[in-house]
Parts: sequence; C-alpha cells; structure tokens
Amino acid sequence: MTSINWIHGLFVLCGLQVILALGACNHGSIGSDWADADPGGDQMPSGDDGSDGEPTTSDDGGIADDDDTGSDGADQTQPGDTDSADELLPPSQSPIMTYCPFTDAIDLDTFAGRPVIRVCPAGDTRNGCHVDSIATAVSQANDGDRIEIVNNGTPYTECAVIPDTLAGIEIIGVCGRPHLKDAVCQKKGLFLNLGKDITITNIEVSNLAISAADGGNAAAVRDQSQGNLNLRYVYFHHNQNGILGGKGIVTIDWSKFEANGSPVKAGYTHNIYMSADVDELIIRNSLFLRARNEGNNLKTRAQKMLFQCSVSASLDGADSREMDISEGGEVLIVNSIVEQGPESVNSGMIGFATESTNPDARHDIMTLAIHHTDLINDKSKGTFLAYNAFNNFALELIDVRFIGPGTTISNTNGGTESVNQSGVETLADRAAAGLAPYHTDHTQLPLPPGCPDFEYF
Ligand SMILES: [Ca+2]
Repeated sequence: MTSINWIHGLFVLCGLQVILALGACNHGSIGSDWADADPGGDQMPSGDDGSDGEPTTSDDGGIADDDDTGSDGADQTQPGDTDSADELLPPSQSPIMTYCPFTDAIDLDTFAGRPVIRVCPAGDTRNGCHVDSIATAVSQANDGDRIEIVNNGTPYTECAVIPDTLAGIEIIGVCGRPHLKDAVCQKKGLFLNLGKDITITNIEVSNLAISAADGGNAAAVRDQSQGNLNLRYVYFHHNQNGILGGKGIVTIDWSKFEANGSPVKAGYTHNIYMSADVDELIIRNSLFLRARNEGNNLKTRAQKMLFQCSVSASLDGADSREMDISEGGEVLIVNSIVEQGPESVNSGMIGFATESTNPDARHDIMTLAIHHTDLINDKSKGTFLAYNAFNNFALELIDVRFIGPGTTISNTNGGTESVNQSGVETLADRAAAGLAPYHTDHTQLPLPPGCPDFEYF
C-alpha cells in the first residue's frame, strides 16, 4: 500500500506549519490507511500491575474536541476560551495560563455557555467559590461541565475518580496552575479516569507513590476511560507514572512530563505509558524529560503516534529508552528532538516493536517515519534506532541527523523491511552539528527543527 492518505491525515492533525516544514507531498512517503481503527491487542497491564514484561535496562546494543464547546454566542467569548488544539498558543502567550474568573469572568457560573463548578481552597469564601473539594466537584458534575480548580499557591492533596457515567468534562486550573499532590485513588492515580472525552488543562501533579505490594505504579492520570483524553498545559512530575493506560484518541499539547518512574518498580514505570487500546496518540509541543529509575521517557503501545514539535530528552536521568514504541504501529516523529544523556541506563534511544513478542498483539501496519528531527546521543555509546521488522516494516528517514557516537540503525530481528532515506546525516558530536554542548537544563537544548512557535517551558 503506497497511499499517502496517512500523511494527508497527519496534515489535518499537524496544521499548515507542518505542511510547510515537511513538504511531504513531494516525497514518496510511506503510507498506510489512517482510517484503519483496529485497536490491536492489549498488552497493557491490568489491575494494579504496572509491569510490562521485563525492564528494558539491559545494555544490549539497542534491543532489549468535542467536549469543549467554546463560545456559544458572539458576545460570550471570555479570556482563555480556546476551542481547539489548533488555537493553543505557547504557554507564555496563552490566555488559558493567566485566566482567573474572579477578575475575568463574564458570568461566574458559566464559561462559554458551559456550566462551571469551581473548586476553591478551604476557607476561600469569595463569590464564585462553589466547593472546596475536587472530588465533590466531580461528583456534582454533569456531562460537558467545566470544573475550575482555583490556584492560591497551596497544593491540593486529594484525588478524584471520574466515573464511567461522565462524559465531556474539562478539569482546568485557573488563577495560575494549581498543584495537586500526594493523593492516590484506589491505589491507581490522582485522577482515576473511567469517563469519556475528558480534558485536563493547566494542572500540576507530583509526588504520587504507592507501595510495591500495591503495584508501585501510581499515576497522575490512570486512564481506564471509555475513550479519548485531552491533556493541555499539564505538568506531571516525580510520580511513579505520569499517565498509565488510555483508550481511543489521546491528545497531549504543551505539556511536560518529568522525572516520573518508581524506585520500587524500576524499569516498569514511565513518564507516560500508553495502552494498546489507544488508537491514536497525538503529541504536540510537549516535553518528556529525565525519567527516573530506568523508566522510559515515553512508552506507548498505541496503534498510531504523531510526535510533533516535541522533545524527549533524558538529560541527567537514569532512564531506559527515550522512546519505546513497544508494539510498533504507524508512527510519525516530525520536527522534534530525541536526546539520550550520559546516565541513561539502557543505551538504546528509540525502540520500535522491540517488545512485540506476541504476533496476535502486533499491529498490522508497521511504519516509522522520522522527518526533520535531530537525534542526539550524549552518552559514550548507544543505538539511535532499533527495531524488529515485522509485517513488512517500512522505515522512512527524511532530514534526520544522527548526532553523537553509536549505531545509527539496527534491524534487530533481520525481518523484511523497506528503507527510504534522504537528507540523513551522521555527525560525530554536538559541535559537528553546530549545537551547544550538553547541559542538564532542558531549556539549554536546541529548539526542535522547523517549529517557529515552539518555546521551552
Ligand atoms: Ca536510553
């Protein structure tokens, strides 16, 4: 199948910026049917077991928006009223990041026509404060409601279960970004999501941990939902997992996942770990940084993934792979950076179908396209890209730079493949690529190529 439907589908997702940057229609790009929705098998751990097989720590050379209805009238637009991901601005420019209902709201009980339930810290008696508990707000919510969590600088220490009867709600931080920490519901997550079409915006979650006996895999969002999750401007860090699970379409914009990973489940917990029940994982303008305890910076079993204008960098983290695409699938990495730091325990950087041991769970379509992307190895050795070539695997590299020492490409199982490369460079080190030296601060990383609106945050 040589259709370019897949790339056309991505254009819809990526927007004009990527059309310009890619020029992909000029290439005989690998194609597959974007509309194929076979979810594939589910290798996701069930229950509280976050284990995913064996830890990927061996240093073996490489294998080892319809919920946001927006404005309903010409005179109802409020600051921070953003309808779609296409309109999401960088954090420094986004009105979502500065919106505060007490000064900005037209109507304290609705936002763009949606009912608002507002959570304020205990003792805050201002007009417009409805409840002082996140769980209470969720329990009172109806489909489509907007739950605002008011930041006052003091962390919230409670969790919430979003029930399977609830659809289309948004949970959004206002008056700055509220910090939620320390609380885990049902030994699973701070948010245990059983609902459908849920959006979480401008929330920080940290410091979640449960014991090894309970699974050792507490997540900021444990997603056992009916389908579709949107994360916007979230910062999940220093938890055992950032996100665990997922179903349907998972979309992540302008979000940061940092230093997640569990010491009691070393190698089994990750910055994010997406289930094979995810049909499409869409990541834009987001950061995956220094996973801890041999976790992967990003791990997915989703059928499809778009990783656009985003960065996965281990920096000084003792992570495993910087991108573990465990079951393969249809993947486009574009205008992005993948960096391996000197402390990375597994010297592999990108793994594709590296855990695809069960043919019945294997995705039918296996395509990996990497375009306009820098792959930087700051470790003394490594493998940039390792894959098992199942199901007539097709690899396409366009304007990719392999920067640093190590093996660039490894077809680990020797299976049938097609490889299309153009504009690929192999460079000895950062200096040879014209990049600044290694630094542990992620803001010192180079900008992702071809993303004029990108900013580090
Ligand atoms: Ca690595």
